[in-house]
Amino acid sequence: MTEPSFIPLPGYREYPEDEMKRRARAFHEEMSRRRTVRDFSSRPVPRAVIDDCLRAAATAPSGANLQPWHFAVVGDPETKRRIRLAAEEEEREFYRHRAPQEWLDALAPLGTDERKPFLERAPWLIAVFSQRYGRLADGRRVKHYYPMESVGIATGLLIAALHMAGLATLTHTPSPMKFLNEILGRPKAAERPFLLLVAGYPEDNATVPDIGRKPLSEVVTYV
Ligand code: IYR
Repeated sequence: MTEPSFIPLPGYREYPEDEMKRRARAFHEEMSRRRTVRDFSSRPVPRAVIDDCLRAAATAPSGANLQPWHFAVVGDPETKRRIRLAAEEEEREFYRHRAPQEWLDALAPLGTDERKPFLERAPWLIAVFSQRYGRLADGRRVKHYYPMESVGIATGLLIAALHMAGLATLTHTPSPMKFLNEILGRPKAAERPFLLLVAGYPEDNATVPDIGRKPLSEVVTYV
């Protein structure tokens, strides 16, 4: 067992109350402009930006700080094409046979279907994997705790970071997505694909569904 070791809290900043209010409001204002986009431009985005956004994602809290995530980043056109073809095959089955009517009804306002051209067009695909266990240097397994919750938080930070950098994202979940382990060479037993994040500039004439968010009163209670 490792003894705990403590250091003084590094980097914390407190703000005067009015500045705190301003910052909270400004962050909400920023985030409320984030929309999930499906019309991506093929304009390139520097890899350095993606790296910094991934650094931000990897600051997420995680179960026992075991950081149970892996981000497989794809910019190569051939790999993007393979992912598109595999995803569209699964999605065709989903839309034609697998999805119950209730699910299709819920998706109707989004106007989605089995065609996923953005998987080839957008400059970057980030496949987020959740690790059930990690490996020590000597190959022994280390069990991870709350991997789904941890990876969900990291993915939220990644989406926020990409948005703050001025990029659009799409959280894409072809189902099932085991083909991502195959194509991206990730271990099948240890890692589960969590989602495929598409990132890039929106197309000039990009449109989004005319849908809104629930008001605070519907999603919050102060008990
Ligand atoms: N994976 C399919 C279907 C889909 C499911 C949900 I839940 C969405 O919010 C959006 C789409 C697709 O990507 O089209």
